[in-house]
Amino acid sequence: MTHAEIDALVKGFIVDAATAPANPRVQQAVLRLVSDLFKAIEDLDLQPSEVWTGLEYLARAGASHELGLIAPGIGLERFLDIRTDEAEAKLGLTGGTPRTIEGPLYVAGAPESEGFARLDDGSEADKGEVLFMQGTVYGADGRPLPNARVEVWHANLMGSYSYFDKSQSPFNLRRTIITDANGRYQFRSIVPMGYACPPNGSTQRLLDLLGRHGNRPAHIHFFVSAGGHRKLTTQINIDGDAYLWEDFAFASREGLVPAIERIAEPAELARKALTRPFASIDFDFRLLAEHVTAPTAEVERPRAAA
Ligand code: MBD
Ligand code: FE
Repeated sequence: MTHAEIDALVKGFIVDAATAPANPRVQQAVLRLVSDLFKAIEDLDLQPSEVWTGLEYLARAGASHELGLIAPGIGLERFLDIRTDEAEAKLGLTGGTPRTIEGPLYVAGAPESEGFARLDDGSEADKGEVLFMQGTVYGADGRPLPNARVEVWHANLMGSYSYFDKSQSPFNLRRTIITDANGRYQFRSIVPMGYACPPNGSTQRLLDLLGRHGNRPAHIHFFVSAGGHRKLTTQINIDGDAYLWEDFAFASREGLVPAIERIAEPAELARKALTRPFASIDFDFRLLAEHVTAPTAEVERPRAAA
């Protein structure tokens, strides 16, 4: 069939078949997506067995809650960021800390504290490297922002996230820190390890067929929010990771790889009550002003809450 014939056929199925008022946005999107699917089937001469294989793949991926992992894996989540970046640039909203994808592993409801938090429960303290990370949250006027919310979450030494990994204590490696009077935050944790897709899951099955790996470099996630400012969703990467610029989720960005310092001076160790050298990262967040016509930076999506 020609594409014009497909367009006419699909309009009959999706639009003309309606006998009650349609939701116009849903109708518009479904019309387009079904037409594009049919055109792909036609152009690639996809066979019926192949189409059913694809549907079964999606059914299984959904049943095992892996659609949120396929989205970053095929670059869909990165693509949505690129579009938001473009929309902001068009409105002259520039100069903020680069955004990067949220990923599927945030959990709402983490413990809150002011200025400082320790993220790790101590269970991996012997095996891991202690990390201190600190900085200032700046507002659109370039001044430090007291009372900003810094939500932080990261993986443990196995690359696993609490809540999804039931062997970890609740909210291990997850906290909300409210910046102090000088706009400062600091946390103590352990240097995380990189994440790998479940080896027997739907996402890895697809990646295998594409000749791709399913690894992420070690990283730390943030939501940073403050009144009058656009919510920032971002991550920093741990410099030196083998996958730093080969992230299966395409989240690595210039400006999000801060220097990681190793500190061993006895006086510094004593001040932190540590007996071994530790890692330290300084990183400031710069927020953009909220803007009435910009697409919202507060993305609605299903999220776990504990
Ligand atoms: C992660 O930890 C993550 O951040 C993303 C984007 C996908 C899978 C695991
Ligand atoms: Fe992650």
